[in-house]
This record gives sequence, structure tokens and C-alpha cells, in this order.
Amino acid sequence: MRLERVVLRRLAMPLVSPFRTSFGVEDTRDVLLVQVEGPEAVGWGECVAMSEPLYTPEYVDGAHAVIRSHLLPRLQQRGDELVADEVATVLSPVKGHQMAKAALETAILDAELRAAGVSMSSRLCGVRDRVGAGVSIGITDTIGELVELVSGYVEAGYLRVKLKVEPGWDVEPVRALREHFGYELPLQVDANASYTLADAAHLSKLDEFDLVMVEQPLRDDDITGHAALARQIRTPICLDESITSVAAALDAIDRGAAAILNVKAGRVGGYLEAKNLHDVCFERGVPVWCGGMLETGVGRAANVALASLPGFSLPGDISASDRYFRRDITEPFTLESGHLAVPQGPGLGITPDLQVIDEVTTLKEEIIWQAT
Ligand code: NPQ
Ligand code: MG
Repeated sequence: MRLERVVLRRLAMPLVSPFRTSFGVEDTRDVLLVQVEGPEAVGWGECVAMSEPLYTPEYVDGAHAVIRSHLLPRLQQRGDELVADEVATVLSPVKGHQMAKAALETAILDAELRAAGVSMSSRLCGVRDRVGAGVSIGITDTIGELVELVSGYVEAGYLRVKLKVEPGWDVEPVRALREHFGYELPLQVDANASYTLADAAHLSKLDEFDLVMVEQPLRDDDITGHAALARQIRTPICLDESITSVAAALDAIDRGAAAILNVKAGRVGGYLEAKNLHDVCFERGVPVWCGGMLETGVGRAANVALASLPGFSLPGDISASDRYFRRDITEPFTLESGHLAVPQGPGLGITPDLQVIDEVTTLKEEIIWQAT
């Protein structure tokens, strides 16, 4: 794939409502968008890092800097022979920075697939033309507000609801949702690592509510703790933040720390590695679902393609564009009977709207590709 230019853009995308989790509240999505251009095609990738390093060590200024100063120079050394399949290998001497690496690999893969006329879903061996949509609900001030919010999403047709929890906001909101919506609604919670093993008895109070899973109750690095917790509660444990690689996933599965995995390409360094993660889980019969990071249409298109793989047996944090943004930077993803359609066009199969992008761009950096 010959490349001539890379454009790094920072966008400020206002969220339709603030999103609160155990680690903070966000009202604007600070997006780093990667555009690669060659004579045959243009490709797009979205970096999912947040503005502050509160969720993962990565954050958007850091991702921007590492792409500019460490990742792009290594790729340019490969000259014109660069292919998406070897991006991860070329970048592997740089430790960590999975979200930055994922954004860059996705842009190159998108350009390559657009030039070849192949969709991302078929490149990843997807088998579905639509994927089940779930919704993630931030922490609200009151239970009344929560019930009202969930009612709207249930009426819209979302197939499952995920509730953000933290110590002090767990059993009572879950009880309220069960009382209001019954036990038919697939319901799960995400703690974003806000509990300790000392909370095991408290977390076991969630058992009676028949949750599909509890996601990341303990610290990212505490696989032993999650295995111990799994022996003390009946609700299946799903890991998110802990799963930074295929090796970490196999470790967590083999040690009984995770019955289900949340797969996020940004967390494991790209969609090709996310496919590998899917494949090992599928082989072992471990259910997976596609996580979300409040992506624009660019990242959402890639997530929908990933979720079309056969092992994604549970609805993901893949919502319609209007769950997060009043106006998306691509054609919006919409809910149809609780599902999103998998783009069938070449590459990501969406068309970024440069006019809309310009309106939300806060910083634009153009880099001439110098194959060295
Ligand atoms: C999770 N996502 O599964 C994440 C965490 C998360 C959809 O619940 C701004 C940008 C705010 C990314 C809040 C969902 C965010 C964010 C939460 C990601 O753990
Ligand atoms: Mg999570």
C-alpha cells in the first residue's frame, strides 16, 4: 500500500447527555481521528482513548504524540511495501499504546480494503449482516431518572441494558430496574474496577436479580481476585479492562476469572488482534461481545464489522449514533428491530462527512508520508 499523507485531527463532539461512570463524567467526546491517504484510497481510524488517563493509562494527547513521534516513523521505514497485516509486528517494539496502534492499523486496513473492494466484515470473516444492539447507561442522580432513561431505550428496541455501578449505586438501582421492567429484560452491570475482594458478600446480593453478567468488578491487574470472587458469587464475571492481549485472556479464562469477555479492539491493539481474541474464545466456547467507547461513526462501523463474527453471541455496547451524538461525522447508524446493519461497502463502508468533521475539528495536523 503506497501512502502519501496522514492527517491527524482532534474533534470535540458534544454528547447528547453527560456520561457518568465510577471514574468520572464526560460531556464532550475528545476524538483523535486518523486519516491515511494514498493514490489508490483513503482510510480512516478512530482512537478511542479518553482525554484523561482515568480509565486506562492511555489518553488522547499521549496517543496523538506516540503516533506522531514513534508509530508513524516506524511504519514509514517499511517504505511502500507496508501492508495492514504487518502493522502490529512493525509497531511491537513500542510497548503498550494499544489504542494509538489500533487507530493507525484501522486506517491502513480501511485504505487497503477500499482499494481492494473488500468490506471489513468479510476481511474479519464476519457471518452476520446485522448485529444486536445494547445500551450502556451511566450513573444517574436518582433512581427515578434511571428508570425513565431505561424506559426510553427499551421502547426504542435495545436488546439489553447495561448499568454502570459503583459502591453505593448497585443493588438498589438494579432492584428498581427488575421491579419496573421484570426479569425478561437482559440486564447486566459494569463496575469499571470500582470494588475490592472485600466487597464479595455485598456483590453476592446481586445474585437474586439474574444478571447476565457483572463486568470488571475488581482492578485491571487482579486476575487472582476475580477468580476468587467467581467462587463467591453466582453472577457470571465478564472482564473488560483486564483483557489487554490474547495471552491475558487465556490466563483469565484458564484461571476461572472470566466466564465472558468484552472485546474492544482499542484495548488489544487493533481489529486484527481483536479477531484473534475472538477466535481463541470461540474455540473454547467462551461467549464474547463487542465493547464500546462512545465512538463516532468511524469507530462504530469497525465495531459493527467485528461484532458480525460468529462468536459474538451477546448484544454489545453497540448503540445507534443518536445514543451519543446529535450529529455523527458519518451517515448515522440507526436501530432496526434492536439491530444495526453491518456496512457492506469496501473497507469500513461508511463515508466520513468532511464538512461536518471540519465543524467539530479543534486541531488538524498533516504529515507527509516519507517512506525511508
Ligand atoms: C466500558 N464503555 O465498557 C466503557 C467505558 C467508558 C460504553 O460503557 C468517554 C469515552 C466516556 C469513553 C465512559 C461503555 C467513557 C468512555 C466509559 C468509555 O467500560
Ligand atoms: Mg466496561
